[in-house]
Amino acid sequence: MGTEKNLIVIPTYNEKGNIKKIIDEIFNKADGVDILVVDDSSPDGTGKIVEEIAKKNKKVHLLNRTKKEGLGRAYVAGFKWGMSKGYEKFISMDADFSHPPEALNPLIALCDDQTVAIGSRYIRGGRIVGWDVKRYINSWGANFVVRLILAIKAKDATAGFKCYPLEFFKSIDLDAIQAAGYAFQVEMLLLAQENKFKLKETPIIFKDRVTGESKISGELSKSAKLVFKLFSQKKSVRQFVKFAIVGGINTLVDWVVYLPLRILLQNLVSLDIQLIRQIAKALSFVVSALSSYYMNRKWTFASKEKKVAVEASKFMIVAIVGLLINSAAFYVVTAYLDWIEFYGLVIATAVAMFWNFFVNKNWTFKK
Ligand SMILES: Nc1nc2c(ncn2[C@@H]2O[C@H](COP(=O)(O)OP(=O)(O)OP(=O)(O)O)[C@@H](O)[C@H]2O)c(=O)[nH]1
Ligand SMILES: [Mg+2]
Repeated sequence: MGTEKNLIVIPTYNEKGNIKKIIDEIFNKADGVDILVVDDSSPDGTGKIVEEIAKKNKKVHLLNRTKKEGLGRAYVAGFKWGMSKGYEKFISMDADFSHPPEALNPLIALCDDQTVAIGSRYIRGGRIVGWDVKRYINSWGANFVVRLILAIKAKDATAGFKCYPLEFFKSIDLDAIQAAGYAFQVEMLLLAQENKFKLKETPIIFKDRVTGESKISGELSKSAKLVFKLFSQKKSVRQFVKFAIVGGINTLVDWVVYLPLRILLQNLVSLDIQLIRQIAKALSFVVSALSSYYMNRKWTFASKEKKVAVEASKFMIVAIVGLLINSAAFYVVTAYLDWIEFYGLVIATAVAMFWNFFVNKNWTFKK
């Protein structure tokens, strides 16, 4: 059992110039905290320094790891250590003074059972000091892309200075975290959001490191790959891809049903050929929409709804409105914008598909 309820976890790799100072500053500025330094056997002896401090101060702990496995792995090890000691809130923090110790109290206060708190560079009152334009644009751009493609509802989605409640760690599997390195920060936020934890931000003034070396270069492409992997694993993205595949298959079904049906009708009834075509088209639409409903129910949305007739009717309504939207979009593109038919087809299909997907996801197949 620790002496306090809150544990600050600081991963270190070659931070001998910073570690003692940051520990002193934390105890000066923050209340009710213990510190765990997770050191990956830094060659510069950071671990030794912490060991000495820990001998004299019961609030300081060292978790020594034998090899450098990345920021994410270090945090997971630190958090698990803290869980086993009964801590209630866990703060992730860098050793290099980028994360201001004076922001610790507000950050911890913001964090509760249902909330992950973020020390944010990108909300009012927050900012970055000491970065050149290039680094700033890189970071801002990465943050923008991450927020866009993963739909993370925080202004600073790549922040490293955060406070997590124990409840969050209990609701996820820390060993299943995929990111070994810097993308860890993003993966944790995504998990928090997906597990219905609130994300709240408090502004920080982020300062560039003064002493020691940065380890981020070379990590960027690995992190970017992981962000795209997380994107492809998102439930709504997977559903959208399945929905599009079902749409493609049923466009074929529509064509395959239409022709024999038209020939059959031509032989059965003596009506105007255009009328017969329209009837055959309407029937083939119904067949392909029903087959589409069935595939989406079983595969895309794995629906367990008992009232199949109601669900199917909703799907048909959405499909018919989708058809109208398709025609309207085609009209706008070809007649109003005066673009070529091909663009009309592509845009109309895309618009209708988005409509169909979102309404079916949030209405027809809503649990
Ligand atoms: N244990 C451990 N700590 C690491 C590892 N990589 C980075 N760190 C620590 O994680 C924190 C953040 O790393 P930084 O190198 O400051 O990364 P950054 O903040 O993105 O970049 P700079 O501030 O420019 O250096 C620091 O305390 C590092 O010592 C690692 O592989 N293992
Ligand atoms: Mg740093």
